[in-house]
Amino acid sequence: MQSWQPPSIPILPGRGPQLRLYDTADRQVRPVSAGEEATMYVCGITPYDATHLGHAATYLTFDLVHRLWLDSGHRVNYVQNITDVDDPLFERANRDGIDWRELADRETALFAEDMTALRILPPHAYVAATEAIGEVVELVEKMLASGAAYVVDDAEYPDVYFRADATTQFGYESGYDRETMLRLFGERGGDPDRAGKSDALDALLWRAQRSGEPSWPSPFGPGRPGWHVECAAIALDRIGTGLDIQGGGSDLIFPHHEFSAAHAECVTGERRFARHYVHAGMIGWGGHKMSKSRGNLVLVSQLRADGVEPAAIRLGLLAGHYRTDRSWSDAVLADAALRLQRWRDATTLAAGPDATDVVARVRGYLADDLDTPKALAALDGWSIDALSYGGHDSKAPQTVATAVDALLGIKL
Ligand code: 5CA
Ligand code: ZN
Repeated sequence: MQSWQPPSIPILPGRGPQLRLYDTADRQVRPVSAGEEATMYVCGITPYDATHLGHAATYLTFDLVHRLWLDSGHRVNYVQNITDVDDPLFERANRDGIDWRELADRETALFAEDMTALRILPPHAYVAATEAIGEVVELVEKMLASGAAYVVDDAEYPDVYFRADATTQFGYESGYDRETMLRLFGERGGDPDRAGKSDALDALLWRAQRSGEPSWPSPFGPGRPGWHVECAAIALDRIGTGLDIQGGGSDLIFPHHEFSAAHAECVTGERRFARHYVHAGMIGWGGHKMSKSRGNLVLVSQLRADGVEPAAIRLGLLAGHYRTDRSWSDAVLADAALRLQRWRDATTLAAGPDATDVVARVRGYLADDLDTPKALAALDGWSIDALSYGGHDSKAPQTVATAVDALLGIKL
C-alpha cells in the first residue's frame, strides 16, 4: 500500500543521546539497543471508521521514536500494517451496505490525510493484510508442520488454531496470569468457547471460509487470516527476526502482541521476537477509553474541519506522558493552542537567550522514555525567558524552532 507523503525534517546540529524506553516485557526503562539500522513494527489501523485521537496519540508516540532515532544517527526501517480483513470491517460494511474493500480504502485514505496533517513520518513499508496472504499462508504451513498449529475437528469449518503452549516462554511479554489472559482474550477478539480447541486460549490462525465472507485459497482450505498471525507474518517478512521495537497501544499487550511474538518465535526458534515491546497509554474522552466500538470519539478529521490547527492537536497529545492513560478535553486543546502561540512569539524574536542548554535538555528528556512533559516545560522556560528578558543570541530563536520541528514534529 502506498503510504503518505513524509513531512520535511530540518537539520538540527549535533546528535541526540541513545534512546531509552520502557519495555513491557521486562517492566523497566532500558536502552534501545538498535544497530546502525533501527527497526520498528507498529500495529496499524483496522480501517472501518475514522482516525480518533487515541490512534493519533499512539502513532505520534512512535513518530517521536522515529525522529529520535534519526536525530541520534540511525537509519530507520519502520513497518506498519493495515488490518483490512477483520470482523468489524465486514460488519460495518454490511451495516452500511457497501463493499468491505470500498470501506477499507475510504478509511485508509482518510487516515493518510490525518497522518499527513499531523506531520507523522510514514512507515517505509505499509502493508495491508490483503497484500500479505501469501506470507500468512507460509507461516501457518510451517506451524502446522511443526505441530504448533492444528486443525479443529469440525467438518464444516476446519479452522486452524495455534497452541498457546507451543513455546515455553509464552506469557513473558504481558506477564499476565492465566485468569487475566482468559478474560482479555474473551474481551479482545478471542474465542475461548470455540468447540474443538485443545485449550481455551489457543488463537485463530486461519478461519475457514464462511458464506458472505471473503476468502483466499490455501493448502489447508479456503479461508482468511486470523489477526495475530497477520502482524507476525508481515513483521517477519519485512524486518525479520529480532526487531528493535514491536509497538502499539496498551490494549494490544494481550492477546495481540503476546501471540504475534509467540507465532514468530515458534518458527524462528528465537526466545524473543522483539527486543522492546513498547505500548502507548489509552486516550479517553468523557470518562472512557476512546473506542470505535463505544463511539465516544473525537476525530482528527472533525477537529481539522472545525478549523483546529493540527500542530495544536499534536502539542495537546504531547502534553501528557505517552504511557499514561489520559483524557482529551477542550482544556487540553486550549492549553496547547496557548503554548503554541507562546513558542511562536518567542521563536520569532530577533534574539533570545542561548539555546544550547535548552536543546540539550529537550534531547535528554525525550531520550529518557519520551518524557514530553519535561521537554515541553523546558521549552516553555526558554520561551518565557526570551519573551520576558530578551537575550543576545540572534541565532537562538531559529535554533529552538528547528529543534521543535525536528524532534517534536511541530512547525512553528
Ligand atoms: N489493526 C489492529 C492492530 S494490528 C488495531 O488494533 N487497530 S485499531 O484501529 O483498533 O487501533 C489502531 C492503533 O490505535 C492500535 O495500536 C491501538 O492500540 C491504538 N488505539 C486504539 N484506541 C486507542 C486509544 N483510545 N488510545 C490510544 N491508542 C489507541
Ligand atoms: Zn497488529
